[in-house]
Amino acid sequence: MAMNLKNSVLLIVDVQNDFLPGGKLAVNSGGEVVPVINALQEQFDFIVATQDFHPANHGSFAANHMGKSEGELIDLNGLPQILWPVHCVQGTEGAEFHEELNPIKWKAIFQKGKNPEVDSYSGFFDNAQREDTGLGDFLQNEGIMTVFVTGLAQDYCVKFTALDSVSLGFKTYLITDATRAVNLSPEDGGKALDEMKKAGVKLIDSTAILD
Ligand code: VGL
Ligand code: ZN
Repeated sequence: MAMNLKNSVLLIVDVQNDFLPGGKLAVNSGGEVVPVINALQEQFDFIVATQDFHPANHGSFAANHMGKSEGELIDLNGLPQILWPVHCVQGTEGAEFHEELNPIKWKAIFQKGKNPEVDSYSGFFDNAQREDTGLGDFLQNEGIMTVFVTGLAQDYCVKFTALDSVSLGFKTYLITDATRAVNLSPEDGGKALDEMKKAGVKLIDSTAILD
C-alpha cells in the first residue's frame, strides 16, 4: 500500500439516497462514489459516516418559507442560507444511506442538521459554528490524526467538513474521485477544490491508497 493509514479515519460524508440520482437533491453522478468508497473501506480499520438528518420543519427547505423558491438566498437567523428542496428528512428513505454502501466497519454515525434554526454542512459544527456534533472530540479521543474525506457533496458538506477538519488540526486529505459536486453553478465543484487546497487540504486520487 502506497500510504500509511495509521491513526487515520475514512470519513464518509452524507452518502444518502436524497443526494443520489432519483433523490430530492440529487448530485450528478453521485452514485459513482459508492464503489470507490467501498473499495477504500477495505483499507481502513477506522471508518465514520455523517448523515444529513433534518426535521420536516427545517429552515433550509424552500417549502418552509412562503413565496420563496429553491436556490434562493435568504437570511436564516442571521446567516446566509441557500434554500434547498426538502431532503434527508428524519425517518424517510431519502435520509437513509445508499443501500450498496457497506456500513459493517463503521465506528459511529454523526448526524447533523437536526436544529431547524440553522443549517449544518460540516460534519463537525453547524453553519454558525455554535453546536458541535461531537465528531472532533470522538476522533481525538480515538487517537486519530489524519482524516480522509469522501462523499457528497463536494461543494457543500464535503468542503465544510474538510475545512473544519484542517481547523481542528487534523492532517486532511480529500479523495477527489470519491466525491461529486452539486454544481448549482457549473464552476462550484472546482472552486470548492481550490478553497480546500488553499486551506491546506491535500487532494489525492483513490489510487494513492488502493494501488
Ligand atoms: C448538503 C445541501 C444541503 C450536502 C446537505 O450534504 O452537501 N447539501 N444539505
Ligand atoms: Zn441538508
